[in-house]
Amino acid sequence: DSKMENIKNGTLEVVTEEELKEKLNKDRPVAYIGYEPSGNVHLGHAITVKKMIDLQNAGFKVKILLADLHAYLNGKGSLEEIEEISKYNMKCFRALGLSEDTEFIFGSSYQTKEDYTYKVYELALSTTLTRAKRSMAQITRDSKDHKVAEVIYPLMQVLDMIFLEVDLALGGMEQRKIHMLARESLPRMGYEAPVCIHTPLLHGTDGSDKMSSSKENYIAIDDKPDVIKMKLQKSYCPLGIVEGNPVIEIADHFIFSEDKTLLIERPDKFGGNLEISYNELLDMYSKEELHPLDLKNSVSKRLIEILEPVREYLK
Ligand code: IYR
Repeated sequence: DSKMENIKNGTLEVVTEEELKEKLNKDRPVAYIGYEPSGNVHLGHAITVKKMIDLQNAGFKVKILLADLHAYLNGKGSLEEIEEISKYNMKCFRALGLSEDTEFIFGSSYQTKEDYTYKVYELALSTTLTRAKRSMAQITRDSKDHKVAEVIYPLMQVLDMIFLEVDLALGGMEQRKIHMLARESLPRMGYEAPVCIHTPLLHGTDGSDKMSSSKENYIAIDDKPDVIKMKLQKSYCPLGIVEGNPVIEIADHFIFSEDKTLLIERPDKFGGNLEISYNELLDMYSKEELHPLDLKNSVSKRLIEILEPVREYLK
């Protein structure tokens, strides 16, 4: 029960909780997540990595898919370039605290095998173009000049779940439509569909919907202290607005996950120092009793400390 609560904590949905309960009774259930290798591993990635660590602590074996062919299909570069970045990403994910027994798998190590390829064709035959395209709405890089690759991508992601023999798939909310396609398609093909868990998307520091390495709106997990400070300083953080405020989200996911309170340091003439809980932060901020600059300074200071071991590991 406490395992269940830890897993659910901070997620948007568990599909379904009953199935998760059953998985928790299994001997060594497998949880997986895939990442398109990226030159900049950022706080958005860290949200899901932290959740994978929760799953590890609840007894799951964790598999991390370095989705090199998916990145290729999504126009992220040549296979050689992507290979190089994958290795760096592996190190980043370890730096965030995944345990030694985490298994890293390159997509290309099995995604060109004959039986995998035949399954892609089988699934291609039963999936409508509309459905495949819709599942990619928040994932595809090229949202104007659509390529055939865009509809092969989700089919492969669905099949990863059987080839990696997973009990549970984790992803940000943008993965939801692919996961739902899997939950519908896999039973039809004779396989059990995995439990799917979705985490909230972190807004970009510019306030846009999603923190993303291709948009210069991210804080990398190994950004130098002065870079973190500068990025937060420039961050979207409107006075009194809590909803969609990336600075508050960062405090929520990365600071209040470690600490009960946040120290706000400000000159006496602006109200003096304060130690506040997350709920107090929300309350004060929405009443405009806390200035964006004071919040940014406090979040910077603590975030820099929290990411110190990660920077050290990646040095
Ligand atoms: N679609 C993911 C990458 C990805 C995830 C899984 I889970 C896969 O099996 C394959 C690819 C992304 O948007 O990064």
